Amino acid sequence: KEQRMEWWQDARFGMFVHWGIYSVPAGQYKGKEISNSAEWIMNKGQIPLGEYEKFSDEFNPTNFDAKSFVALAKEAGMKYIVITSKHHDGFSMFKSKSNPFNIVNATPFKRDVLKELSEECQKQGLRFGFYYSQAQDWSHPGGLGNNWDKKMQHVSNDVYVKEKALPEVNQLLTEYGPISIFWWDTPRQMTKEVVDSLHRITSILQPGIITNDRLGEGYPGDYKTFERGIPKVKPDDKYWEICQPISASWGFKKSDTVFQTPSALIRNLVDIAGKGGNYLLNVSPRADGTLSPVAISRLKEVGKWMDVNHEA
Ligand code: FUL
Repeated sequence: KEQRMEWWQDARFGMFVHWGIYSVPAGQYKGKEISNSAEWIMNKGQIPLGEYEKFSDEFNPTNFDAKSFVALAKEAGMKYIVITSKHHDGFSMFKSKSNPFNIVNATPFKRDVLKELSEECQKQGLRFGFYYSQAQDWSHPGGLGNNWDKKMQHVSNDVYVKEKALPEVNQLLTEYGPISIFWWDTPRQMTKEVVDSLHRITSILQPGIITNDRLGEGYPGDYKTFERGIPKVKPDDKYWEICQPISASWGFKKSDTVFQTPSALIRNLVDIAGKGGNYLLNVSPRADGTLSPVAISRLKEVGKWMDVNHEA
């Protein structure tokens, strides 16, 4: 394990990316502001799947450019990128073979942004990994969490895992080059068998992979995840990471306009690194595929500071 963790511990700073069709409504549904982080809009707005799916028809991020995206992360001093391959809404940001509700088959855009990013990360020497919501899936009848869609005929969670989660994870681990990180989320109500099966293929297909601690019971993963608040005292865990959005929401939200200042970001980074942790800073691409100018300028500011203060 120590060897596997070496690059990760040296890295200290990574980019988290929450991107999906929720960037189309961007926090508003039927003219109303929906509470919570933007990627939760389907749930908080109680949007039935049939309605939610329509956002994919409008998702056409033609200004997305993997090359400049990865270059920006690099310029900020980040050493790895972790992006949402499928969030709780169930939409896949890659050409999924087991879920037609995906970026290639269900949008006018038709490009596989995860493929583009994985290739670009390799070219530019950044590590690459996936966030995957293995338990909650609000668009599959066996996925957990959707209790508002009256039309949905629920099936067992095992069916969802067999039909969607396992094949998707398999595909992500075999068709996208070296995958350095798998970032599981919101473990709940999954059987031991299911959790075991996800763990098994992950470690077999990418033996060097590093995983967080949110797969499910019995799997502490390789490091401890903290969300939003930086631990006040140095955690006991040898390996830990804190993820934090650069503004308030993880996914892009129109009304979310207050960003952490450059000095706050630098202070966070120093504080976290000083306590032996990694900083996974989240940015939120918009529906056109670009980051907001403020986010870009924040990352560049951090990059300037890194140039002066970081040894190679
Ligand atoms: C949470 C999720 O529910 C949020 O939407 C976000 O992805 C965050 C990083 O993890 O628990």
